[in-house]
Amino acid sequence: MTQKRYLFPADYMADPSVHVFDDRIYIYPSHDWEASNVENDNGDQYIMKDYHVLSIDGDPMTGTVVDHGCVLRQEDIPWAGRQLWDCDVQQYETEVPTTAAEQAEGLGFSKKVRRYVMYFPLKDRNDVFHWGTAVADNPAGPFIPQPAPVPGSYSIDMCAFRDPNDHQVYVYFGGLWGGQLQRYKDNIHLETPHLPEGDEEALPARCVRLTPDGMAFAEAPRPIVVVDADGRPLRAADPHRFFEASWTFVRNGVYYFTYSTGDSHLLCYATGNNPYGPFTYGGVILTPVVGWTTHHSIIEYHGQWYLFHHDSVPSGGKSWLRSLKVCPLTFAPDGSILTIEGTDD
Ligand code: FUB
Repeated sequence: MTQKRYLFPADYMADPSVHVFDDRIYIYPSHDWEASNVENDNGDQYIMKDYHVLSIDGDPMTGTVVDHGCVLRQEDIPWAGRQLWDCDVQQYETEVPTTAAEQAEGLGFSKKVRRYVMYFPLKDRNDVFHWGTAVADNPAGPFIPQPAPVPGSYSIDMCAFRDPNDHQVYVYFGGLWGGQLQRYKDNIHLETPHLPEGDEEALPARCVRLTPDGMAFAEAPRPIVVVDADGRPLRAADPHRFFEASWTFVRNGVYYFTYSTGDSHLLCYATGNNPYGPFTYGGVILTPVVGWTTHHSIIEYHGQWYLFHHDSVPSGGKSWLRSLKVCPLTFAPDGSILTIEGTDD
């Protein structure tokens, strides 16, 4: 049995995107809101309107969790329609001009500064998801939104992964059903959405490399295909196929693409040797939790790996009121991930 910890009993939060910045763990969650009588397959029950940042003093299983407060509100985003879903944040170093006073101190004409870019999915006023960006000079925010969505962006659930090999940032994204991925093919919006069924190839997540400042696409998004041991793409009817909640990390030179299977309620993983895959299906990370959605991130902190995720136990099973959890994650000597029971406490 794996020991788990509820991280923030004071409020309902979900979809944890977790990073270690300057040796401290930062959590970028969705902030769930009560929503009566609206549960449907379009996700109308997820009516989130703002983001908080949390961080942890030291060990995630025991350290104090700090709430840095509200760091971005929907009402401050100029193009906002509704529904601030799963976000992520990445750290950048940029060259900025120095002030006259800094030049007088001998700093030269430019200096390097750190900044943090948040990527968030939000529906515009036509009810179409795009991604917004918001910028901060501190990992705990506040984040200042850009005036318009990222050109070419669509769907939900961004994971902003910095590849330790080439140091570029790759964003993995996409979600079926309410996440609208079935409305796109080859990055073009379809007149008629197509959700594959049965033995058709499953709809893939997408991945796009960003420009060095993290503010735009450097290329067209590519499909992230999960294949079986024979190299055949997983089929739409396979309960292990991609649905939403991408998260990517590298361990011992192996790229792990991890994701939620949505209506079969699993967290699964697949492995590859580069950020674009293909990724070979590896197994189940987490069996179903209480609540419809399952969504996560995985980090290494001081030599131990952790799974951050959510469930709906504290809200009595309301799938739109979720609570953040963490537990240790174990790898076998061959790099496979040991399955955790979703209903273990
Ligand atoms: O939180 C809203 C949506 O529910 C997320 O974007 C999905 O991953 C699912 O957790």
